[in-house]
Amino acid sequence: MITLYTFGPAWGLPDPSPFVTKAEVLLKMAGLSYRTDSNGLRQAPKGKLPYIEDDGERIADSTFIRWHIERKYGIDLDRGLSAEQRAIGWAFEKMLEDQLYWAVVEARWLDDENFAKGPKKFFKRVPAPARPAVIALIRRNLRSRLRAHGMGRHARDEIVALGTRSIDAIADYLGQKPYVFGPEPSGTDATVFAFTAGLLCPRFDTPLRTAAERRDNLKPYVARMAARYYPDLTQLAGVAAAA
Ligand SMILES: N[C@@H](CCC(=O)N[C@@H](CS)C(=O)NCC(=O)O)C(=O)O
Repeated sequence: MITLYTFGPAWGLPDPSPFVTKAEVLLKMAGLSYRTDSNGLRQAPKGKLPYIEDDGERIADSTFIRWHIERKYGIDLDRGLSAEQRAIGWAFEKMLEDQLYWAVVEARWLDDENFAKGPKKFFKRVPAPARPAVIALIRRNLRSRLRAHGMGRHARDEIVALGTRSIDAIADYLGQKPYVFGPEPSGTDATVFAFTAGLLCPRFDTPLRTAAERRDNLKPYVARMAARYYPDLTQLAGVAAAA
């Protein structure tokens, strides 16, 4: 049995981390049975979630998890797609993971109001006297990681402009198709769904959420994916699941 290490559901999302949600959807798409464990961060091979344990083998990073399950279980999550579509899928995934992600981190972790409504609650287990110092340290550390990436060097309105451009690219490419590449979901949908659901999450007031809400096709897309992969969640990120 595969174990997927997660943070655990939060804010009406399957997981606050889009990478964890992506990995979970990939496991569901592959039809593999798995269990989740939300106590694995300290032992994470790369210091991040998700990772999985499969027959004693630990695989970290959502992309390597995908490659592992495809190789080990002989599954092609992009079956039926052309080489051109696979290339576009890869480019979209990395746009979301390596660019848009950092705009979302900025909005959730560095904006004081959003931080108080969301990530601050992760620190409830830290003893109260130490909590303010730990929170300040983690937020300082994130600020320098954002600077190191490059996103953190931009003004907030520039970050929002970059994020909005990515959101528009997804919405324009999706158009009226049910899934990114047509009538059936493929591996790329795991990533696009995870990030879009996170953007639409009503817990946070962000210009990125407004940009996603402005695009008529994104909520129905999240609802469609939720109905298929999270049928037990009647509301996902405030969106009612729909076939
Ligand atoms: N490239 C990784 C990114 C994973 C990632 O950034 N995970 C974040 C949560 S969204 C994490 O575990 N952060 C914990 C930390 O940095 O301490 C993947 O695709 O899995």
